Amino acid sequence: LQAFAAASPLPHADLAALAQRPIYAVIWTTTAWTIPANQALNVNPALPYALVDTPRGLLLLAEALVEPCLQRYGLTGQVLAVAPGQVLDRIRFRHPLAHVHPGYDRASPVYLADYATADDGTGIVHSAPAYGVEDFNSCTAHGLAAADILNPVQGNGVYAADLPLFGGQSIWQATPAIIDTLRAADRLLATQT
Ligand code: VAL
Repeated sequence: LQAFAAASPLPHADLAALAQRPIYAVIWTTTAWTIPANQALNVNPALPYALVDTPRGLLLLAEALVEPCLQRYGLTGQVLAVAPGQVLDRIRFRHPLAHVHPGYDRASPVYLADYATADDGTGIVHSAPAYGVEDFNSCTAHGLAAADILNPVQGNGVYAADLPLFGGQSIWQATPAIIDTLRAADRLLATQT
């Protein structure tokens, strides 16, 4: 919130109240089975991002995608502030399953990356460095050591037994379970097939 307020001033009274509320970075993925391996978020430094007050909380996403996304999520919302992705550099969000299982209670930092666009999704890329080339490149360029990259999927497409919540399940079995878990945790805005 401070990063946003510095770039896009908000009335002081609002700031104090807003500071009490969590901000949710909205991500979109075609591969829900990569969510347990999320280790970062990518935003484009030059693209404007909006902080939007909605009935589902304070959401962060690319300004250009606010209207289509709110429509898709069946939400109304008010844009409170807009700032370039640059101001989000290294800000740490919690993993979407952080409060479901302590095994996911870790930070996903924002890494700036030009490949994040406002063409589709939300303009914020869910980065799972074990499963995407851009994800790998941007995480390692920002200092994530290769040894720290999480790769819970074994060669046979089954999660390692020690993966919290989904260990031992194949990624295809686990996909609906991950979606259900996110929904139950109030961390899912929409699905599409
Ligand atoms: N970043 C990609 C996605 O969001 C994968 C490779 C994790 O779908």
